[in-house]
Amino acid sequence: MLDAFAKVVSQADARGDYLSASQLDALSAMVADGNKRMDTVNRITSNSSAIVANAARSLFEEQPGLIAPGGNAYTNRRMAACLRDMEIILRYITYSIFSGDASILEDRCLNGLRETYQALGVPGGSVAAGVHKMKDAALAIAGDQNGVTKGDCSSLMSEVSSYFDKAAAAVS
Ligand code: PEB
Repeated sequence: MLDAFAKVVSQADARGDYLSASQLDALSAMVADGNKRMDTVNRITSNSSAIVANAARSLFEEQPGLIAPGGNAYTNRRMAACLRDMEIILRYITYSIFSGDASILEDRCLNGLRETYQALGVPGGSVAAGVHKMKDAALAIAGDQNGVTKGDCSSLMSEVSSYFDKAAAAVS
């Protein structure tokens, strides 16, 4: 598990070299924009239940077979497992946003997840659709500039997007 700082240190060490100017510049920009990052994590975290519940509701509306008898979210046990999975994925995405690096998400959540779903007979494409819905909600919440100092959050928002995309791609 790496964060943005440990990542460049390990890259520099692999070259046997000092940190490069471009690495220092990138980290310096990340630190300068640190409050945006923390606010993003805070907003997604404090709205996590709504993000998960709304995404699940909308997924089941679009794919009613999932909650019909025989569906993968039919019975409370499977429904609970499904909501829990979405919550786990969102939680690891917030860790990645916080650390500025995808490795925690990749190593601890996505590694082997596709195979797990295949073995369980859970449709990965449906999980991916749910992740995309969480992404839309998270971006709307994190990118809302009402009531905060307005600034350019585009690169942070595209980083946030990339973690959701990575999670969706890992299971579909
Ligand atoms: C991954 N999910 C399930 C299981 C595991 C995971 C390991 C099997 C064990 C169990 O049931 O608890 N666990 C989960 C995860 C991590 C982890 C992400 C990462 C660290 O440790 N059903 C649907 C939807 C989808 C869904 C498409 C979006 O219809 C999910 C939610 N996951 C789902 C379901 C089960 C499951 C298990 C229904 C139960 C399957 C079953 O027992 O039949």
